[in-house]
Amino acid sequence: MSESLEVHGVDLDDLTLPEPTPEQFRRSLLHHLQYTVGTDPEHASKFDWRMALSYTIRDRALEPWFSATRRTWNEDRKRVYYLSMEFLIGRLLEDATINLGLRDVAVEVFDRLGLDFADIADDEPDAALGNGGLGRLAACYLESMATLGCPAYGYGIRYEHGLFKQRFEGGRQVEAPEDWLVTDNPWSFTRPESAYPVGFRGEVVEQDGRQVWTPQLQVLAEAHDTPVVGYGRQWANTLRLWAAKPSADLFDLERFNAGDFTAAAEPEAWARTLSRVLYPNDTTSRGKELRLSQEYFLTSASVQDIVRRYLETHDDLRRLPEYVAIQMNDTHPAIAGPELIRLLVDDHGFGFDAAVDLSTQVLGYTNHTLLPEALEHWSVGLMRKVLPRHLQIIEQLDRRDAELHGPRPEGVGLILDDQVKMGDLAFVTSHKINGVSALHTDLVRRDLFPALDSLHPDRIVNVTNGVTPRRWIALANPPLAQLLTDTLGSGWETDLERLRGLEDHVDDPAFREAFGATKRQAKERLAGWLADHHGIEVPKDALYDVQVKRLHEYKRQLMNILWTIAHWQRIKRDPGAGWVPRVKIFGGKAAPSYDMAKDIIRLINDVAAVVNADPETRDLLQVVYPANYNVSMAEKLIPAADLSEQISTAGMEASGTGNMKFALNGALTIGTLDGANVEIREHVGADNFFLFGLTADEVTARRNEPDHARTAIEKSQAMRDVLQAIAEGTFSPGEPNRYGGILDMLWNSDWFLVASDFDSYDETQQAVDRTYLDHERWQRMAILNVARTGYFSSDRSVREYMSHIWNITPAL
Ligand code: GPW
Repeated sequence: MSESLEVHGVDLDDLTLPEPTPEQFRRSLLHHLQYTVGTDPEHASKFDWRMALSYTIRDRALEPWFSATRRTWNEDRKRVYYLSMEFLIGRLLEDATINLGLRDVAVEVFDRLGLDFADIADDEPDAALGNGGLGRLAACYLESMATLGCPAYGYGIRYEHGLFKQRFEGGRQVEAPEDWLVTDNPWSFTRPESAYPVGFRGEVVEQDGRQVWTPQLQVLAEAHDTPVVGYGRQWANTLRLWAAKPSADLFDLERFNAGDFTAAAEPEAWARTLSRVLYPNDTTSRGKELRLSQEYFLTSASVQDIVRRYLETHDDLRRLPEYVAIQMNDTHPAIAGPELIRLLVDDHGFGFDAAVDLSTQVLGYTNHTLLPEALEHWSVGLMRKVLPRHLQIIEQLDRRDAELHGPRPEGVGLILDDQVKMGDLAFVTSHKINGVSALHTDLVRRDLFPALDSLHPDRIVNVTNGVTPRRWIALANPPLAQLLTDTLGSGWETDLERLRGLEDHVDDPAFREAFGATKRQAKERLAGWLADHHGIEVPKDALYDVQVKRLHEYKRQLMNILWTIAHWQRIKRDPGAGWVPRVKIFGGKAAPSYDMAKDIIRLINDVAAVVNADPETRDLLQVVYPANYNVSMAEKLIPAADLSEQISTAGMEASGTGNMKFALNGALTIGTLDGANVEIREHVGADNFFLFGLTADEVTARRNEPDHARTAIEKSQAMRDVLQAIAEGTFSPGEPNRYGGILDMLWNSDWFLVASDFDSYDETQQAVDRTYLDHERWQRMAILNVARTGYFSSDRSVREYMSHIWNITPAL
């Protein structure tokens, strides 16, 4: 790749590090331990070793990082800019080690030092800069873009506090602030020279026929860069996170000198608030000024950086779309349209129409939800206060659209009931809008943007989500990865369709045995971890049934725990009936203000306490809910699962991505026809998927039936028994009314159709048990799930974005 390059009289090839021998790696590690960490090897703590290891690995990331950057400049390549309020990247050390091809050497060196690589890697805190699927998807896409050699930047916010830590007290969720930055972050490089002012509030006045915005407040956005290394160390991209700093003029020297120190510091405190904390709401938007300000902070800094980088080597902004593709991860950065238009019109002399056309060619918008409470809108009053110039531009866009397309039907337009609709804004300022699964994209067309879709019939496209096999197989499940390599050769990591080759081995008993052994190992590993870290003992040979995801009524953890109660009652009625031992595993956080979700968490924990203490059923049923589910916990749970719970009310889960990770790790899915479940089932075959429940259209129809919940409950003996046990206080001794809210909701409203789907779910769970008893059949189904889900690699998704949306060719 590299012809020799000279800068400042230095041959850049001299600086590249050769692939290390174990001895070189060891020297590098000990060097960093002493000279970077400042510790005598004799007294080094786990933390010290982890930091030394991180710097040793990081050194090796720089060569692909520099060479990729250099190539992109030299070849004047188009770049992708992925704007996202969330990047749920988790731990970086082991991921980087694997992608740089250094895991074996690192393990060996630590062995020789009498230390355990896995134990050191386990010391790293998760970077939890996201809530759930949307943030984790952004992380998988960054990794795939780096692996494919797609020149790209991820732009986000460097939250001081990521997603809160969860613990349980008396079964109830308690939140504590998360603090990933208290110890050094060895992966990030501060770039004080890349800082941009971001303005807020103030006034817009007309001068010589032009609008001039004078912000009242200015905050500096300071760049912190993390290299994102692709698998095979051929390429690396940048995750650029913005930290908010007060600009010098925010400090009120006059007030300070007058002795009013607190008031003088107030604007500074406000500035820092912008990158203080991640909003903990998953798929709900609450119209708060701070959130809008955070969204603008991210967007403005990023757009300024993009334009600055382009102008370093180009002078004609009209050619921006040839070199720049900006992807908006949901509407959170949807102010990018007005911001780019503002820069073009106010700073670069463009006419409004030309600025709009140009911006639209550059921007793309990914929609991740149809839930009404998640569709962002901002009141015109708040917009006028915080971003007065942007509001003008939005109003002008709205008028222009009305003029272009003639009289509009009721409800069409960017502003409705004094609210700016960010989805519509993102739509009209983007050349492509994509949904995240086939079903979801159909619903986006039909239910969310029917009018805009008929005006622009080619704008809405589908890109089904994907997940990176490097983290979700190679890192999370080494025994399975080894078996794949032994069976298929290496190369599946970057060409996941090769998993198809496993189909040839499904009739081979020795292969099935080896496959089963990988699952057993993962279960043993998980059982050990649950015992050590959560004090929970679980049988190693039971069926592991896992539902891990954010707590949300539409995801129906409630249906799962109600079924668990029904199952427990049945075992008690007939303990000798040959039951399959099950471990029901739950994981996930509720938004701190989401009371119903918190009630459901408490119910799960209450049920666990009663069921796990029951000597009659103890060997047949355990319920566990380890607190503080996060990316690194997912890496432990997913490989160990036999059964993956993907049981959302049909039409409500845009895609899901956990569903893909489980299938790739050989879990069978029990699921509804929702989101990407539909496509997973098509790929693995209907025989290898446990389907139940109403379809999306049936859901819509059922909701219109009066008293659907009561009717369904009255028809179901199992459900009535469960509700009665809850109402009697079986799980809340002395406080039978503790779950009155849940019971009332189930009988009287049940928007998420738990009652309507319960019997179908119950029957299917019983089919799961019967199938599990046929060991060979289960094993075949599990193998076929792995063999047929290569499609769900994020490499495939990213390739689709590159060709259908970004119009970019990879450099590799
Ligand atoms: F509301 N998703 C998420 F659409 O994790 F913005 N957070 C969010 O705020 C939103 C969506 C938003 C999830 C979807 O719920 C899930 O179905 C999907 O797989 C994931 O985004 C990635 O597309």
